[in-house]
Amino acid sequence: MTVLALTGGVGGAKLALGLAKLLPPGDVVFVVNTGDDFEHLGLHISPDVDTLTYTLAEVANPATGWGRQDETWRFMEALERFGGETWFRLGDADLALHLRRRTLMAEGLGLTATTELIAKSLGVRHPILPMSDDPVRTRVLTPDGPLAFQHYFVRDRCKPTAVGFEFDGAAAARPNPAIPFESLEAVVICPSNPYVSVDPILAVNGMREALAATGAPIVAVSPIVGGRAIKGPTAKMMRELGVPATTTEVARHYAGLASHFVVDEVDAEAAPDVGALGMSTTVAQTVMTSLDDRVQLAKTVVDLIR
Ligand code: FO1
Repeated sequence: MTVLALTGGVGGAKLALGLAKLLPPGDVVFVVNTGDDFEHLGLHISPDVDTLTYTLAEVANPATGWGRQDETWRFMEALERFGGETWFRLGDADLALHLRRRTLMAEGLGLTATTELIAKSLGVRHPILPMSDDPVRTRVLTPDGPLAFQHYFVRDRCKPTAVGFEFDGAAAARPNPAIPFESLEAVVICPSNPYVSVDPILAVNGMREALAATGAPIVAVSPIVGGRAIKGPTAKMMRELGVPATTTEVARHYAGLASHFVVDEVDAEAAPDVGALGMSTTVAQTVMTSLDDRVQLAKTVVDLIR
């Protein structure tokens, strides 16, 4: 029986590492958001896939959560001098990953196969499954028109007002065929941004239905603690969408799909409201600063499942 963990971004990757430390490769599989992917400098960049890969390989930059630790930036410095685009920071070692992926894709491999080879080279043994090998692109809808995700998130530093989101290609995208729907013990929705990291995964054609049809418990961990996101623009997006930036609102977002919801200790008083949404509620420390925090939260989630 397999635990399926849905993740995207830096926050989700933290719990993913905890789950990988706790469960052997056969017992947990990671499904990653690819809506953040984009073509840039002639490369196919898949940020959430790479963030999870580096995190599970324990070579991720601990300060940013994305990219690699001990990185060098000669490529960016030289590209800058040539007048190239440097708003999206690509370190020298990270660049090797993107160039390797591009070569493998040119040989006909898809995102899943290239990710498997790259992850294996970094010593990662847990399966990292892009949500789909078909293209899905998140666009952030703003009063001035739609923005490609990385333009919103990195180039414009999340400043534009988000009034909605689109996941171009999701309706035609097929869930990754390697996802073991038929032998799922549980699904864990990691503490990622519900709107731009989890929703794109659920928007892949047939994904939400397939997850619900397994009858397996679905445990979501709140990315909002005490009315703020630990990382990234989740709370800002909620305010701009006109919903309260609260853990209860995140629970409401997952109502109908999640059967269990984990809130942080500072939000313990929200438990009755979350319960009223039809989910069992667990209060735990969800803020992960140390590796032990990551493992402890993973333990809480697995104990909840089992
Ligand atoms: N995020 C930034 O805020 N600035 C960057 O320059 C940046 C570069 C980058 C390079 C590779 C990669 O895998 C991720 C990178 N990210 C950067 C993070 C990325 O934009 C986000 O992690 C996801 O798209 C959303 O979680």
